[in-house]
Amino acid sequence: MTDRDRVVVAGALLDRGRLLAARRSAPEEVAGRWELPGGKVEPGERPEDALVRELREELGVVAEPLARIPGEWPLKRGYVLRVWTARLLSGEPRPLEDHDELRWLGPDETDAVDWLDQDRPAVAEAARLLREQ
Ligand code: 9L3
Ligand code: MG
Repeated sequence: MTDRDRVVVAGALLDRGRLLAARRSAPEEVAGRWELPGGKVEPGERPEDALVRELREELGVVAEPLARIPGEWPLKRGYVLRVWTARLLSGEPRPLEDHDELRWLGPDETDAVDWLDQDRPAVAEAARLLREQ
């Protein structure tokens, strides 16, 4: 990552042995593809705080970041993706913003949706963690 890169944070939300996948409804170039929910870190915001905020805004839940999944993945226009595992503290996820469908995937179902390419390495690691649990 260079100084000019901005960070997009995403959560591998784990609950009862499953991983949450969210289908994007916008923008057009990624609509229909599945992602780990999250979004851009605001200037001066801690990445973990940004993740908590994004999961509240997008899903209506309170979540707790657990651990960073090692690695970072380039996105368009100088953004990089960083991913944390997270657990649900309260609420049931609903697609409030930017998503039109949510799915909880068990350890053998994580390949069942068409993930955004940039999310695939972190999803593979989250699937490995699920199988270990
Ligand atoms: N993005 C990729 N994978 C993800 C997330 C949360 C975001 N898991 C990409 C899609 C958008 C950009 O990052 O082009 C900014 O994300 P958002 O603020 O639109 O969620
Ligand atoms: Mg988002």
